[in-house]
Amino acid sequence: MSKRWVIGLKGLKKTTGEFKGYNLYGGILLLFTGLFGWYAVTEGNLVLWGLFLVFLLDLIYRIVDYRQKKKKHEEMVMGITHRVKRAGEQAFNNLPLGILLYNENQQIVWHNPFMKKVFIGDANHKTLAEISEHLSEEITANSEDFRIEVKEQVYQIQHFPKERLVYLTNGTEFSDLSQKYDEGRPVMGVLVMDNYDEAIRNLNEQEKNEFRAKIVSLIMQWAEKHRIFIRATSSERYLLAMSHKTLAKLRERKFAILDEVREAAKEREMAFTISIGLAAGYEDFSELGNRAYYMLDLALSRGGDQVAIKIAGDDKFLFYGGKTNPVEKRNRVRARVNAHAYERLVKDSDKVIIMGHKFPDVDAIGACIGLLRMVMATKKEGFIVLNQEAIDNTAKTFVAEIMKNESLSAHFVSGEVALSMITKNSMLVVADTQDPKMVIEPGLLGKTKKIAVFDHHRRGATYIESILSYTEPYASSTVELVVDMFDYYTQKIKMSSLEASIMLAGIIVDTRRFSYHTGRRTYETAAILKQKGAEEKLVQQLLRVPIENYYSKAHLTNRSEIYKDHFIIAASDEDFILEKVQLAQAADELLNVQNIQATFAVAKINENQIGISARSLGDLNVQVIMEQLGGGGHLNNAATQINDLNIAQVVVELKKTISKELEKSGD
Ligand SMILES: [Mn+2]
Repeated sequence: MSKRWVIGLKGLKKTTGEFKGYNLYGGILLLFTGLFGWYAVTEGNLVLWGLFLVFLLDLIYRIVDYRQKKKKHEEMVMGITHRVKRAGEQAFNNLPLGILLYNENQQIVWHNPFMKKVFIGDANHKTLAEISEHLSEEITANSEDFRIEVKEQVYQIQHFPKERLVYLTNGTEFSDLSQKYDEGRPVMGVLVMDNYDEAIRNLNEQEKNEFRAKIVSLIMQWAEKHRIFIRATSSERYLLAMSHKTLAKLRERKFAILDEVREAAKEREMAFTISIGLAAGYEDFSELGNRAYYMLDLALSRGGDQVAIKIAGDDKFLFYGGKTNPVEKRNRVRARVNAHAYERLVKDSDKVIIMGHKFPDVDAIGACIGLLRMVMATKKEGFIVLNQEAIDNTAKTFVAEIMKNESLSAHFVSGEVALSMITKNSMLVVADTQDPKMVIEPGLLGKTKKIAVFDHHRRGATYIESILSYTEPYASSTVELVVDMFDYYTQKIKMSSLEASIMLAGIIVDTRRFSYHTGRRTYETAAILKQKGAEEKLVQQLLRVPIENYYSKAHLTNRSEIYKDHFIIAASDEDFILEKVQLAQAADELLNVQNIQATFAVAKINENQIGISARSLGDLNVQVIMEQLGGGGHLNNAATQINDLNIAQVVVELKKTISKELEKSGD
C-alpha cells in the first residue's frame, strides 16, 4: 500500500472518530447509493438510475461540506492556542506579579522579569536577606502571607515554603488607601468650660473680658493648629470635628491643651479647667455625636479637667488629664431641682426602698436615713436595705445603736424581704454608689424603672440607669448631698438626735475629720445636722476603735517602703489579715510624711483577697492607678481588691502601674 493511502486511511479513521454524529447518516447514505446503483445496473430502470444519481450527488455534497467545516474548525483552534500562549508569556513577563524561586540557602535561583523592577536589577544568585531583611526573616519563620516594604513600596507576599516559591504583588496603593481611610475617619467631640461662672465670680468686667479672651484664644489657636473644626454652641460649649489622624496626634501629646488652659488660669490665680468628650470610629453620625456627649458627661462626672474618649470596637474608655481635684461648683439650683424631683417621685410611688453599697459605711447608712426621713415626711412607706452580717467595721457600732431603737430599726429590712415587697410602682433609691455591681441587693435594680441615685463618687464605666441622678464628685459625702435637699423639700424633715448624729458621723468619716474634700457646704451641712440634734459626744463615742486597729496600723507603717522618692508603699506580711478601714487609715496617716505625694497600703483583707488603699495629695491620680488594678475611687482617694496574687506579686504590679502612669504624665 502506498504512503498516501495510509495517510488517507488514518485521516478517515480520525475523521470518523471525531465526527461520530455523521457516521450513521453517512453509512445509510452509502448503503442506499450502492443499493440503487446495483439495481440500476441490473434492472436498467431509468427511475432507479435517477434515484442512484440523487443519492450519489448528496453523498459527494456531504463529504465536501464536512471537509470545509473541519478545516475552518482547525484554523480557529490553532488561532486561539497561539493567542493563549502569547497571553501567558505576556503575563509572565509584564503582569505586576513577581515570582521567585529560592534554594535551601535562601539564595534566589530564578525570578521572572517583573522582579527586576522590584529589586532594580537582576537578583539571581543574591540571597533573600540582601533583597530585604524582613523578607528573609518571614521566610525563615515559614510565614505564608505577609507584607514587606522595599524601596518605599509595600508588597503583599504569598509564600509556599514546600515549593520554595514566592509571589509578590504590589500593595502600595491599597495600603495607602487603607491608611488614608483610617486617618480620614471622622471624630466628633464636645468641649466645655468646666466652671467658668465660678472662676470669674470675683473679677470686674474688664478682667472678665480679658480672661475670657485669653481662654478662647487658647482654644481657637489649638483648634487651628490641629485643623479641628470648632463652633461655639453656647458661651461655654463648643462642638468639635476632626479626623482620626488629628485625634492620634492629640493623644500623642496627651491633650496638652488641658494643661495650657489650667496654667493660663493659674497665672491669674484662678482655678479654671476645660473638659472634652470625644467619639470615633462609628459609621453613623448620630451615634458619633451621641457618644461624644455621653463621653463629656463621663468626663464631667469624674470631676472634669479631663478628656474622655470612646473609640468604636474598643471596650475601654480612654481618659487623659484629670490632674486637679474637682472644685466646688455646686449651685443651689441643682439641690432645689433634685429635691422637688425626689419629692414628686416619692409621692407617685406605693413605697420607697433605699439601699447603699455592699458593706455600707457610716456615710451610706447616714444618707439612707436622711432619704428615708424625706419619704416619711411625705407620709409614704420607706425601707432601708441592710444585711446585718455584711457591714463595714466602722459602721457596726452605729448599726447596733440603730437596732436598739425600735421605731428606727422597724424601717430596716434584709435584701430578701426588700425583694418580696418591691413592686413596679415602688421607687428604688441608691445611695453612696452608682455602680450596679456594688449595691447591696442587685436583684432590686430590675424590679422597677423608678430609680434615683445619690452619690459623691466619680462615675465609673458602668453605672445605674436612673430617672433621677444627683451625683457630685466634689461633695464631701453623700450625706452632704442629701442634707442639701432638705431646705427645698416642701415637707419639714424631722429626725431624732441619733439619726442626725449618724449622718454627721458619715461626713466625719468620709472627710477624715474635715481634712479631705471639705468645702463651705460641708461645714454648712454639719451646722444643719447640729441644729437637728446631732451630738458630737455620741459621734465620738461611736467612732472609737478597738486597740487592735492601732496594732495593725503600726504593723503596716513599720513596713513602709519609699518608692521613687515620692511614694510610700506599705505592704503587710503575707499571713496578716487586716480590715479595709485599717488599710485606709494607714494610707491616710502616711500622707503626713514629708515629700510624699501618694501612699499605698497593701494587705490581705481575707484569705483569698488582697486590698490596696491609695491616697494622694493630688499630683498623682490614684484613681487612675487603682482603676488599672481593677478598682476605683477618687483622684486622691481610691482602692482596689485583687484575687489570686500574693502580697509580693501585688506590690510588683502596683510598682509597674505607678511607673507607667508617671511615664504617661511625662514626669
Ligand atoms: Mn461616701
